[in-house]
Amino acid sequence: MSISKLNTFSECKSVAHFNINFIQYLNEDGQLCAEAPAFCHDKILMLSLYRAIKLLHLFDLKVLNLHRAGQMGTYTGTLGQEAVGIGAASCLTDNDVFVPYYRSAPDLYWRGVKLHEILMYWGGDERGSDFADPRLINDFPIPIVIASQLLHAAGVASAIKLRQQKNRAVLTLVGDGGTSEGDFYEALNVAGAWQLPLVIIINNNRWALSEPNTRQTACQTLAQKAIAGGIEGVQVDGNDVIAMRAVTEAALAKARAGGGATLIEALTYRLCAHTTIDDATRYVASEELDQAWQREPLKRLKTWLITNEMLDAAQDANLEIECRAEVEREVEIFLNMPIQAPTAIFDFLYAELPERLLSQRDDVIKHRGS
Ligand SMILES: Cc1ncc(C[n+]2csc(CCOP(=O)(O)OP(=O)(O)O)c2C)c(N)n1
Repeated sequence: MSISKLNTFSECKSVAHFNINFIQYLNEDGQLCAEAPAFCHDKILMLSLYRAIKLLHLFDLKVLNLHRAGQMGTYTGTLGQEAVGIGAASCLTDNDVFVPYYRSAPDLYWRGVKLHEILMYWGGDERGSDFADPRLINDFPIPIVIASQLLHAAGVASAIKLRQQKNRAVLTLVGDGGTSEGDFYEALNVAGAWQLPLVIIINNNRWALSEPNTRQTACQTLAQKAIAGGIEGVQVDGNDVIAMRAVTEAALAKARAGGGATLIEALTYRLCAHTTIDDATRYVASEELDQAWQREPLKRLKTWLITNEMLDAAQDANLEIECRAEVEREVEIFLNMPIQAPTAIFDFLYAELPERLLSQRDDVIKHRGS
């Protein structure tokens, strides 16, 4: 018997009704299914979004080869998910703060982080977390703990609010599995209770390592988790860079204007393994993967650009050569980077090392040299 039937004496209160909007502009065939937002007329912008998606796509394939050749450690690929990060990060201003998660290479790249810095981070080099671009002084390094970044982002957003800084917001991302963590709900709660200038994007690539969405949650959508925090939640086609940009732009504008936080669920699909050391063929059905390839973001944007005469086949081929060259250049920088001192691991975490770690650092010097 259901609980509602037990409480025959109680009054039934109607507290919340909700619909979850799903936003898409560009369908799988690269055709518009809604009136294009104004920024779509900006050819330079649209081509730079396309270039970045293509570059990250090529980068992903390259890093897998580096890993297989023993030249690279673990890497969390973004194949098929590039439009989530590129679309979202393209809405940030220098005044905003970006708090990445470990699958944020596209966003970081758009923001100004160099590919070789991303490789350094995953190659275990502490300097990969020390972004060279001076504009990124306020952005956060890549975390490895699931969902911890949401609390960091909520913390920064509350500092912005307390300091009454105008026109400033925080953008962060989390995986679908990350929305099952306590940190996620805590961040959501303060985002709503304190009306924070915060935008949280869920990169719903359908897999938390080998766990599919269906085993992670009983919710029909992840966007509806926003209701519990008292903030707006929306679902977006994460393979449609136009929708990603339009929705993130609106959410950031709202946050900067004091309108509070938004939770955006970006529906995409992980076309790579969870990391370069994982064998996804053991749990992803090949038919599902084949279908997901039909919906990936690069192909549909290319179709739209060609239809709108912003790109032709020759320009596309040139762009690809240019992107491959950039990837190769960046890989060379990474491979030729002088190895950092073995003590580096101690030197990036604390302003002043605690006693306990000081002695460990001394041990490293004794055994490995400075
Ligand atoms: C707190 C915590 N628990 C477990 C792990 C190990 N782990 C790393 S990634 C991952 C799956 C995460 O999936 P999801 O949040 O959907 O993000 P995705 O990797 O798919 O982008 C797990 C369990 C971790 N890094 N941090």
